[in-house]
Amino acid sequence: PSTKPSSNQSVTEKPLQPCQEMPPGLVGRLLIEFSSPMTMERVQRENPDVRQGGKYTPQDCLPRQKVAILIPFRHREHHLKYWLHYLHPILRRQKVAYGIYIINQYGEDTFNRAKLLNVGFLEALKDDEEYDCFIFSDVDLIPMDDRNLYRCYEQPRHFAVGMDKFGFRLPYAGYFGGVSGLSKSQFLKINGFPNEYWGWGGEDDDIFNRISLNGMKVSRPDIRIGRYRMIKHERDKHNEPNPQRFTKIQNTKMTMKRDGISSLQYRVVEVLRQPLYTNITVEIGKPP
Ligand code: UDH
Repeated sequence: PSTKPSSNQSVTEKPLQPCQEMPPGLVGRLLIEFSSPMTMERVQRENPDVRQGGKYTPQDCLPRQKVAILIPFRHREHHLKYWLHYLHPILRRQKVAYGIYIINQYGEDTFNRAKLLNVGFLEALKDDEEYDCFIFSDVDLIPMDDRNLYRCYEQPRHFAVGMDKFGFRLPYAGYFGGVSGLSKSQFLKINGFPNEYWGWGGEDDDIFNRISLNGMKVSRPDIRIGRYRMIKHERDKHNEPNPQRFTKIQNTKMTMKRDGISSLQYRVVEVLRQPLYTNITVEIGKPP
């Protein structure tokens, strides 16, 4: 029984086993830094087995889920290089089938993170209808431990529990920002994310409300494992704090029925398949 094939091309042609719940190749705590220079060429060289468009499938076991990783994006090329450099190897060790999607907001109107993520959900499914799990990640957040498994759970998942900028603690009990994940059915149950939060803030609290109001509960990794480093940056142009956010999050119960994936409107400008990710540039309009 100890004759382990080194790859699935082994001559014995043993059928693949489902990937283990806790993959054996994980290394635990990671050293994350952003001072060494990073180039896309280097990251490509480091990840030869990622397929065009940023797709990967483990070869030595049958992955249990197919995960679309969606990143809201505009003018953050520098952060993206580090994100790809760190995340591709982590995801590979986590033995998950995945695809990376950069949802790039076209033009210079006010940024809208949640609406971009709604677009990502539909566009990823158009690309591959087999995705059953969706992970939503800011481009500047890197997990410090590969035991923080990027997959979907019984309940909606909040991954970014302990960010360095918050002293590695959850800033408040209902925090759902940074990196989160919902299965396809969990996402549809809450009518997706709100489309009407323009500028910075509030959309993550609205999503948390949607989850609670639909009878679900957020699950999280242990605080020692859910640690993150954020790449330091100044506030972006056209993503100023949204002064309406405090009143809007009081009204989720009313707004979630009409505002969400069911009411989403957008126009795809371009889909570009890069070696390590798929870039979807999209026009999503501007605040009323
Ligand atoms: N994002 C972009 N481009 C933008 C705005 C946002 O790509 O112009 C994306 C990106 O994935 C980012 C995420 O949206 O990680 C969230 O936006 P954010 O990083 O601005 O939000 P955060 O809360 O920072 O991390 C707020 C500004 C902090 C300024 C601190 C100055 N010392």
